[in-house]
Amino acid sequence: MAFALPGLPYETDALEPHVSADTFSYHHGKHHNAYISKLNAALETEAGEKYAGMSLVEITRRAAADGDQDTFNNAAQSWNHEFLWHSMAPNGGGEPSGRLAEAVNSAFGSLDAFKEQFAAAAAGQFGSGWAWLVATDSGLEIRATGNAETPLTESGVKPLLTLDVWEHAYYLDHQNNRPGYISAFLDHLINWEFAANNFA
Ligand code: MN3
Repeated sequence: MAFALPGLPYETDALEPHVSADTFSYHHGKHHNAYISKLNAALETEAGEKYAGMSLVEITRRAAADGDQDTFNNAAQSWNHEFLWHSMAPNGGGEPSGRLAEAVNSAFGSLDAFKEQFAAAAAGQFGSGWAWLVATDSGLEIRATGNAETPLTESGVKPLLTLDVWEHAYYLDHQNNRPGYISAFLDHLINWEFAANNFA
């Protein structure tokens, strides 16, 4: 059973001007689609038979554990991108509420301090990768990961939100201004409701 490219949870122009329809046509239509296609191709080979019936999360974890780099890259990137689309929302930004707000304040001191630390991690990730807000046994933490690396492979760590800092995620709209793209995400797009659902 092959994986299909998941649809976006909003129209392709819904996040403009921060992320344009043009970016989605490449980022979702080409990049995300290519990860899914390459994963499906890998699963059809003899070496891919051990993944039969597994979910994307299970394949990502098994491939990481087995050092199956090609399958890991395409499975992780397929999952990371689907998680990314939901980490953003039209009229996002704002602030978390309830238990998540308490956890943010407890871990970082304030929402502004969280934004500063997340922005620093996202801007400081050298080359391609991701910035994450995760929940651990000892509270919320920020992670930066390279290339396809994902907190899914860490035990006891639950991803709440992510931001893609590969150049393909922002170059059409922000050119080389990665900090401007990160600010747009934090101030206008971040989907706290999605994070709260993942935290619950
Ligand atoms: Mn990407």
